[in-house]
Amino acid sequence: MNPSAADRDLAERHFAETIDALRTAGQGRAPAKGQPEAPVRPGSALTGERCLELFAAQLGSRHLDLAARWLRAQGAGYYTIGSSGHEGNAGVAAALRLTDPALLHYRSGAFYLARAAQAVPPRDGVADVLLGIIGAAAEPIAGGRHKVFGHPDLSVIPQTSTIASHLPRSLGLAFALPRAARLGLPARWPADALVVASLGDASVNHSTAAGTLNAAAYCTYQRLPMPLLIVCEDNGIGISVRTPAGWVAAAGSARPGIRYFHADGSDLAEVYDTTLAAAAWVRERRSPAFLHLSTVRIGGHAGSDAETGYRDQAEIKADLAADPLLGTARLLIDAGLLTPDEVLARYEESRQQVLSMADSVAPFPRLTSAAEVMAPLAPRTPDAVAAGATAVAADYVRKEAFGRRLPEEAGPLTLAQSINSTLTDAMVARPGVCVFGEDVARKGGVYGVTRGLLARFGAGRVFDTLLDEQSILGLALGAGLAGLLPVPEIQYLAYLHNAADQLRGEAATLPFFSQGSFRNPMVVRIASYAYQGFGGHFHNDSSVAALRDIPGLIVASPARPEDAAAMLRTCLAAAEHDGSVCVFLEPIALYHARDLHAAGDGGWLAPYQPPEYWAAAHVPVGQARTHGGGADATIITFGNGLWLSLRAAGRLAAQGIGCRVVDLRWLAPLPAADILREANATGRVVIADETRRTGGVSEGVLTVLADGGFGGRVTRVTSEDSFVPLGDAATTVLLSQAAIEDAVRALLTGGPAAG
Ligand SMILES: Cc1ncc(C[n+]2csc(CCOP(=O)(O)OP(=O)(O)O)c2C)c(N)n1
Ligand SMILES: [Mg+2]
Repeated sequence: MNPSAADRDLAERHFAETIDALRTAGQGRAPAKGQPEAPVRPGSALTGERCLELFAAQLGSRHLDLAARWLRAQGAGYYTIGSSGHEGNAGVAAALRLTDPALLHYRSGAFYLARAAQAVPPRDGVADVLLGIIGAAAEPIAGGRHKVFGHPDLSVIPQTSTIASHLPRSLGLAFALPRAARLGLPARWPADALVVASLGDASVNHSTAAGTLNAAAYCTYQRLPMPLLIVCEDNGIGISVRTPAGWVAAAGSARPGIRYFHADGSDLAEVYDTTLAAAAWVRERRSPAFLHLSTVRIGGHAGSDAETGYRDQAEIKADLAADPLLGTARLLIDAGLLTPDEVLARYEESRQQVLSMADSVAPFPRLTSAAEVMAPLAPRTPDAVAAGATAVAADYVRKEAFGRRLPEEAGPLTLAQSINSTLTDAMVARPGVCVFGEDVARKGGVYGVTRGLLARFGAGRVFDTLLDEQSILGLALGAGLAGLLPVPEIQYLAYLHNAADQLRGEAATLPFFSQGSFRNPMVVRIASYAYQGFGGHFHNDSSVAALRDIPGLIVASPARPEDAAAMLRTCLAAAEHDGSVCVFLEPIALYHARDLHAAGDGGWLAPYQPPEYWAAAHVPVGQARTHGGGADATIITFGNGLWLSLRAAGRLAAQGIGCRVVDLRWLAPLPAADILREANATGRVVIADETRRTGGVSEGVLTVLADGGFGGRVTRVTSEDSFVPLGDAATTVLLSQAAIEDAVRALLTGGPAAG
């Protein structure tokens, strides 16, 4: 393939004409003999030799953009967002270390190629990128699932398309690397690594970016190490919307504790020198920096974007004049290292290399089956998880951590006490477990669930965070990536939702987009559900629909103290062994419940299992629990619904109606086999669901029954499609015990079901 001159785009012609003009101007002059080992420009740390290498990366990146468009035109490629105009980022890569984890903007072709060249032995970054563009199964990071920049050997962590959503993770990683070192734990990257995260100028305005800048400044203000280098590649525009002149400088330089650096992205030597200075600042002081690169965008937002619709010719020409390829070519010509003819020859040589590689990879196999696509989604090793769930420290170590009395000797525990003891055991057995969130440390949690952990394990492992759920989950994303086992807490389920993309778009997708090369294990504890008796909607939210549809996510919903202990151990083991992302929904209203049927019966307490019984008590992911064996009706429920249903079953039993009550325990994956078995056992099912009627869990259970060919009768009682009001009015919209009893009776008499 060799496009004719007429096919060449504006940038190509402009590059060729400008270099040609330099040749004409310099004709007659003997080319100076430059010294490759000398600075490419007096005063710069960039040598001529290094500049030549980086020029190769820049040229390769430019031709990758052109190849992407050619592949698209052939129907072989699927991604045309390019890096043209941003190739100065090769200088950023060159000034950093191969072991500095990088979370990159989508215009990072030259960074990626420069870093690939740093590897020992060097990688062929061009092939990696081309395989991504065509969605080839052999692509080394996402395996054809997306076009991302990433490679485990290059410490490049793949990013999603959601702009700036990788910044909270970069914050978390920069927080976790020094933390892991301080705790004496092995981490994937050296303790003196810095984390580099890049983004565009429009993306700086996103709450994830603003939140990260704020959180980084907040940490620095408290003298916490935060080796984070944020690079803003400012091309002045986001798709078609101009960024106000001076805004990035104003926004990036006004953060307390974050040092601002600026470089002209078209001047490779300046980019390199400025990045060296910024990296030294970050690495030596363990303090964040904001590196502002002025760049240009050449060729529209993506291949399909006709920028002439919203930009005038003068603007487009001004960007061409600042083409970083020309900038580097001038540097090399001025240094006497290349003649204009040699520049043009290298340009053409790079074109041939990239295009012939594009030609040869175009027919590479793509993913062809759902099984192939989904293979890395949620690896599960139930046997290893079962074994891991029994991990426990030696007796004397436990005794030291728990104080005089072990929890199994403390008599029956509440749900909150059971979770507290399980967390304590987990922290004793697993040095990587860290517990953090709002109010979890000094206060011990709003409901006392993490009480005592700070005193037992210290502020290195148990700490209060700033009030920002996005940053809390970002800390978990980075800590998991670094090799820790984070257990973040979200104070109320309603407050997960303003940060949910960090779970949905970031945590859950990482194995998918990296084929497991990178993982972010975590167990997110969330105080959940209603029936608190006060607080209104935001403290009584039960919205789980947004979690249940996230591929691979494990959603645990324990109700009883003994189940919570076993399930938390399962989640921690699944996170550790399988890299699972687990959400652990704790019913607030049951935290301190003691009784079930009558005051003083202690029916909601349970003793803590001694470690020798943990294996027998293991609860695998997706396994329900059946209470009772009544043959008249099956009540399927979870969370507070279990408490209500067991009470309802008790009253119905007194009326001669035998129920069995199925506690789902896991909302994702739903225990389909258990649901069907218990439904078929009676042929009459009442689903008692405290979540909303629309989009709530009952819809999933009904679907399991329908999919499984259940032929009996089924009805459901749920909470209303409403927000929860303050005070006693809450009961008007919430699932009630009476509604469950009525529904069972109606089902048995064949009359209309309640609900
Ligand atoms: C959260 C989110 N909203 C919208 C988009 C769609 N989108 C993709 S790129 C982009 C503009 C980004 O501009 P900028 O940050 O300046 O980066 P540039 O493309 O100019 O390098 C938008 C709006 C997105 N990817 N993510
Ligand atoms: Mg931009």
